[in-house]
Amino acid sequence: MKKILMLLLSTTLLVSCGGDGKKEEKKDNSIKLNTQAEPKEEKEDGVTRVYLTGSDQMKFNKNEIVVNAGDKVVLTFEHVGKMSKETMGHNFVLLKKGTNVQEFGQEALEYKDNDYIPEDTNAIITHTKMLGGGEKTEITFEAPEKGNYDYICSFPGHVALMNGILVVK
Ligand SMILES: [Cu+2]
Repeated sequence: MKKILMLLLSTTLLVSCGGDGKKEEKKDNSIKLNTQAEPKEEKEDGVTRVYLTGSDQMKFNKNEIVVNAGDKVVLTFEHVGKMSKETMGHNFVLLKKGTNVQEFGQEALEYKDNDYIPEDTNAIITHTKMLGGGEKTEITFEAPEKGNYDYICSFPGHVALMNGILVVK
């Protein structure tokens, strides 16, 4: 007898939840958020504009950027978190083909005074400065020849999570 009562109760609860319109609203919001999280590259007449962010969660907003060979790439890089440059600094470092990403990350550790950019290296195509929370910078570079290029954040310990591929078509 008790079991039947419980069943009846839970059925009533389910029905009342289903009738609530709030569930639908939540779904809409999450779809909008996902779209905002990964804006597409904007292309126009040989110029590609890229918006890349780094967060307090130690993540880039995109792990793949697609450009055309020879394009002028205007990359805006923003630290959308709140943490300081000393504890959660982020940069964008584009590496030449064939660079061992893990080894490069190790080498970068030794260059704290240079914002973790190794000096006397020929492994870097281009890079931004190191940013703290709320900061923003912009660099312009010419897309290299066709192929896949690794990009990373060279702050200590970040390369494992903060890496992506620049695909040049
Ligand atoms: Cu970082």
